Amino acid sequence: MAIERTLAILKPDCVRKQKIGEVLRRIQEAGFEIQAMKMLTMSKAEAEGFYAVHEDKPFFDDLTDFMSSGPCVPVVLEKENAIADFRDLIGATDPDEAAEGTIRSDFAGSIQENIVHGSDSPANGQKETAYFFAEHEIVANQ
Ligand code: IDP
Ligand code: MG
Repeated sequence: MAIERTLAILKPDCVRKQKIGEVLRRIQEAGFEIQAMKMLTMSKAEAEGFYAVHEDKPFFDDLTDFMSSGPCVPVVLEKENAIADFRDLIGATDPDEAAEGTIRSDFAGSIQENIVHGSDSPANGQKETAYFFAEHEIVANQ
């Protein structure tokens, strides 16, 4: 299996619930290496840009309101098979369908406010990383 990068975001609900430490602990214990991290509040336009793939969905306006509602924590993670393994760690989008013991099952309040984002392919991992981080902000490149 190849070493991959995925872009995680600890979403505004994770920050409001004071779960940054707990979620990062689980991520690190699962073997992911943190390559970059920052805290910021997305503007509505930035959230719309990040989730542009969902612009035709009925939940797009609510989702981008939520994602721009307060600080979030984008994190670049590296690991063998990172994309699939991270999605296994966080669980299904809807916390009611997420497997027991996953981050979303344990902490998410709803299908929208589901604590964490994870990239769905290596190509999107690269693209989403570049949305938040310059090359020199990623430790492996320093
Ligand atoms: P993912 O985050 O598990 O990859 P996506 O289908 O890519 O899920 O959707 C992106 C985000 O949009 C979800 O994480 C969630 O916050 C929100 N979302 C997805 N489906 C719904 C829905 O049916 N209602 C409200 N929000 C949704
Ligand atoms: Mg997705």
